[in-house]
Amino acid sequence: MNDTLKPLKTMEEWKLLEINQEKLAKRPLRDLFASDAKRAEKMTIEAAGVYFDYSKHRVTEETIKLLADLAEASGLREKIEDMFTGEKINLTEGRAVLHTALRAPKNATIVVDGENVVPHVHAVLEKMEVFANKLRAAQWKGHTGKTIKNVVNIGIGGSDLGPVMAYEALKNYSLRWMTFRFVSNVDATDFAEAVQGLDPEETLFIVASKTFTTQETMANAGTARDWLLKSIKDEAAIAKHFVAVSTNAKKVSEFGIDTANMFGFWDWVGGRYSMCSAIGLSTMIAIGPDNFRKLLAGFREMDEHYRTAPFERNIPALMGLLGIWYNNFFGAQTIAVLPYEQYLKRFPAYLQQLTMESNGKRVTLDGRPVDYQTSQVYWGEPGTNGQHSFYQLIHQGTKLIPCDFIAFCKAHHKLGRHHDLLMSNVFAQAQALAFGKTAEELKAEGVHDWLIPHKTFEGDRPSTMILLDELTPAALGRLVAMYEHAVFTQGMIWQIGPFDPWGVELGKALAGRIAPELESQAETELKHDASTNALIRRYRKHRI
Ligand code: G6Q
Repeated sequence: MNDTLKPLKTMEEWKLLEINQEKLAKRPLRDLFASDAKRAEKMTIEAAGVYFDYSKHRVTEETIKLLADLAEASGLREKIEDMFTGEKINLTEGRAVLHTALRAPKNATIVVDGENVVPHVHAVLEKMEVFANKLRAAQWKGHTGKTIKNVVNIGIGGSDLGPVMAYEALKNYSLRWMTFRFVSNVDATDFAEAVQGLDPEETLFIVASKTFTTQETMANAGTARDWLLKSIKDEAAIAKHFVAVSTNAKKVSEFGIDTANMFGFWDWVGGRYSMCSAIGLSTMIAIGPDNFRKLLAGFREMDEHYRTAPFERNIPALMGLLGIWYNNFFGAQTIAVLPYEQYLKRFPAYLQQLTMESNGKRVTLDGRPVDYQTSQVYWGEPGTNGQHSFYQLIHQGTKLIPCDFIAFCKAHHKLGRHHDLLMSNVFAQAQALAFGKTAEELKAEGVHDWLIPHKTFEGDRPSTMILLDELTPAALGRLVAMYEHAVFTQGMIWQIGPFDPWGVELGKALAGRIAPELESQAETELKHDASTNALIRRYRKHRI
């Protein structure tokens, strides 16, 4: 798919951006604002329910035009169409990439291998709805006749991070008489704590695994089965207490789960892009089918905006391009994601997988090593907590860290002044980062000369203000889709493949070799490197 593209750094648009960066590197944001009274207005886009203010970035209109030109020259427009129409753009796995089909309207047609996939998507959604409604109406009874009150999602990576993030984000929409827990880590602590205080007779496990072979998930599912059967001593109980979300019916059935209680999805849904598929079953149970549909509608709104808006006015495209601007032209290594909304506390963790597993690649799709940086490191915490810990480094440290501020005009809990205080903080942080505080200003305040260097804020720390009305299911959908498409934009420009996850393979294979060596009682000969051999020996000696 990149056959016709020139190597990125030899592209004319890239070279023009390098020249533009040299100019911009010397222009303070104070000047950029002073020289254009309409800057804030011009550099704000309102679309798909998102108010996206990128005026505090170290860019001019010319920069934006050059970035959009780079996107055009990289064939982004055609690639977006390829993705939306089911072309097999995941080349290394030979798959289409169709998370957008998961939120397509019922009357849409998206053909993969000669078949329209949209009716399948809606059939699964309807099956999920019937099941979710039963649980929500307290009609799904456990083996002993007790109402199911607890739902435990067992999955990892893409089969965990989306569900847990969405549950936390939309907790205020969730059924409060039900308990939702999430188990992912193979560390037994995760399982043990997740089932603390739960009555097995009232507990349902959702085993969420695309492949149904993932070591951690299978270990946790096996432990869940033992935990259940220890209390309800009847194998027949599995049918009422376990359901599966998977593409692998054979393995689901081997585990003992009735495939009537399996919710399917397809190989064209990547794990980290799967929260709109049946992987979102726990989300649907928690917030209800109507709200789940609103979540999908939010995704769809952003999908349509991304597919149709010109790149200069296209929120996800610009977001991706601004990331490239700092990553590749300013040498910034990371991006901080700073939601001023406590319900989004797991959002940075979710984004870490979405961004870094997608674009953390070192070769182009046709296998050439890249000679430029690919994905930034994404990290973050909810505001205002971060202000009292790591923001110091963003304000006055030596690293350039572009920030994504995410905030909502309406509060979920209208308690006194809290929301005004929260919002005053997010606006103030973006302002302080951009404009800083000069030595002259400090002097005028009577600050002693020797303290001035310490109290000076250089400014010119860029940030985006992403403002939405309220954290609703639709708003969450818009936000996630915005990042999904920003990641796609970047991957296409970097000429890499964002949809495969080969980087997890080696560790998995080695762990598979080491596990039996740890478990073995016999002193088997170890054939690893000297350090690994010593670690294994030490563990064997000290494990009991
Ligand atoms: C996501 C990755 C990865 C995957 C997990 C779980 O894009 O492929 O995080 O989701 O490894 O895989 P299973 O769903 O197959 O258990």
